[in-house]
Amino acid sequence: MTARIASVIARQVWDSRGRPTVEAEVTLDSGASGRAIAPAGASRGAHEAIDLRDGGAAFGGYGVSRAVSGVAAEIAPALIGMDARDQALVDQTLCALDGTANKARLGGNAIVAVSLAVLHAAAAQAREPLWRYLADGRPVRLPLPEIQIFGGGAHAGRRTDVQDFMVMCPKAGSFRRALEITDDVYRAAGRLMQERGPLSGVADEGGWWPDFQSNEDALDVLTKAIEASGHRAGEDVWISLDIAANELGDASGYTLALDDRRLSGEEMAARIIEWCGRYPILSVEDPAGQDDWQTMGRVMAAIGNRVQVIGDDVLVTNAQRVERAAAAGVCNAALIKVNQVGTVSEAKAALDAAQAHGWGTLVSARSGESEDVAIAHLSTGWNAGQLKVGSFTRSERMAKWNEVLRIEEAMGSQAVYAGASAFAAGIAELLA
Ligand code: 2PG
Ligand code: MG
Repeated sequence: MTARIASVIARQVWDSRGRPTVEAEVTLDSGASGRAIAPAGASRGAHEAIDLRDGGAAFGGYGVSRAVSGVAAEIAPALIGMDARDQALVDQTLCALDGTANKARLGGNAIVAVSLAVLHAAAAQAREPLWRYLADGRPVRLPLPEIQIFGGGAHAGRRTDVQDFMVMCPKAGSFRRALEITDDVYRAAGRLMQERGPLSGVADEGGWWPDFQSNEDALDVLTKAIEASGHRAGEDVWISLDIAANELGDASGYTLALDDRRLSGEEMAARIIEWCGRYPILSVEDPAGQDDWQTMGRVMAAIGNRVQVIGDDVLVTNAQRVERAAAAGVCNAALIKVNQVGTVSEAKAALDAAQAHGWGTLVSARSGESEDVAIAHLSTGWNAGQLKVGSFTRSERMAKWNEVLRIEEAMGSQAVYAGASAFAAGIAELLA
């Protein structure tokens, strides 16, 4: 049966922040079809693919009518007739058609929605769930989930400087069990927050958005919440932080507003290293700004043998930047967000590059999400080992966790939970 692309359409839909975004739908000659919605970040790296937004007064300038029109006028005519199974050629065609280095002309939002919709259509044509189509017979593991308990930074009115306070359960035994343990911690954290006084709300990804006196206060409460949940901090449940330091400064210095501190890169590294010694922290993302590789390297040199050091804004899911970061020794794990680079093939290339260096890899959602659950399939089918989605509330987050539960069930006795094996060598052994 032919997998020839017969039509490509796009429409404006709405994301979890109530902002417009692009949905693409690809149909093949056979009738098989695929659909995908572009997510959107709030804490973005300067080297990311650029979303095309309308600007102006309507929808706060976030409208995507130009991105949608570009799909009809340029992308659809270029892709119709192509083989949906040839993702590499489809993605090359999209990049060439756009013609810019950062997808600014047709928009990263239009391109990522179409690229993912083509992938879905190819899987539908093969009559396989996406994760199985991607695995293509290779053994894969269910991802270790990284789940937000407190949200801060750009996702919560900057109530804390650190963006994500998350937990990981590498020894849970199964994906399902990891979620159950996380739920215990999330509820225990909510109880503790209520005892402290009024909650300030819920952050963009669904984590509690509390009033903390300092970033360390948040770490203390999270450690207490893990213990109050009946699980052991640093044995069953570990803390994982996304510092998102790009939002706090650069090589010239970082501002921790909540702590009333201005830190040099060296002091910032020392602060992170100290936290990792004092709290049960297993993973730290973006401890420095996107181009401050010296501070990243300091953190990595001091604790990279026992703590996962993830590059997000630093790498922007770009295989060349992964290679440079590996040569410079600044991280041992890569966050993989398809929309950060713009196409499925380029994201896979970044993941492959990271894995070739023995790094951990985490497929990740954005702070602006939707009901689209593709990342549950990508993390499993690509055998990424880890999945970052946000918190343990809100359906745009829970949809992804629930989809992995379905995949786990479909695998039956073949299901393997990545657990500690998801980390770079050395860290994995320490946890064993
Ligand atoms: C990140 C993501 C998800 P955003 O920094 O890792 O938490 O945030 O999508 O806003 O870039
Ligand atoms: Mg990040």
